[in-house]
Amino acid sequence: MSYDFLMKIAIIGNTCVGKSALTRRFSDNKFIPHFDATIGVDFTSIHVRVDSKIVKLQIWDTAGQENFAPIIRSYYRGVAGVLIVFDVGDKRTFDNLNFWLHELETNKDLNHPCPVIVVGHKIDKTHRAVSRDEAEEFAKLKGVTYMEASSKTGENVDGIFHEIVRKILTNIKDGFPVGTRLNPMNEANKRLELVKDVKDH
Ligand SMILES: Nc1nc2c(ncn2[C@@H]2O[C@H](COP(=O)(O)OP(=O)(O)OP(=O)(O)O)[C@@H](O)[C@H]2O)c(=O)[nH]1
Ligand SMILES: [Mg+2]
Repeated sequence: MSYDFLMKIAIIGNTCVGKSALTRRFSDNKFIPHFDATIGVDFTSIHVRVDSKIVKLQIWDTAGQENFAPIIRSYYRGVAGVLIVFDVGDKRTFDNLNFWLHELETNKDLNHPCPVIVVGHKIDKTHRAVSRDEAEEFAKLKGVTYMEASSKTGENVDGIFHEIVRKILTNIKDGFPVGTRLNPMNEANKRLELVKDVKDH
């Protein structure tokens, strides 16, 4: 399938917060209640249309178990955007967001503007341990975006992926940032045309 841009994004966060469920809901619109823990990194590729652009999104769904953290570090390089996920019903996963932000900051490409969305996940749960206000305040303090979703019900899952793509498209206005590429099948002069198009949007 043809596309205008290719973008690599990574999904990080503690084990069991639902990173694989989020990826699966977005790619296949399915929810599987019992997922195996991810070993290392799983890779999914999906085409999305955002603001009239067709984007080939490469999603790196990483393992949240602590012993995988050193392996995951090598994947931060070359990503165009990152989703950091926590479970709104599990305070420890929220408290660990600082760890994940630090992992990203110290391992991504230097001076690379990398949009981050913190995702409050599993909002279908009846008991919440972290309120929306608390999470929004944290995100504001860290200069990142906060959004919520549930892979179980599907609520706002597309919205999150579309928003990260939108943020990366905004970055493309200023040149081609790390982790993005034009479709190599497009002729070279298409590049200018596309950038202009994104700028005008
Ligand atoms: N209630 C609820 N449960 C969810 C949701 N998404 C995932 N889960 C459950 O959370 C558990 C963990 O989901 P995974 O997607 O495997 O979690 P993960 O973050 O990929 O875990 P690792 O691969 O170990 O890092 C599963 O048993 C899911 O059923 C959700 O939106 N709501
Ligand atoms: Mg997983």
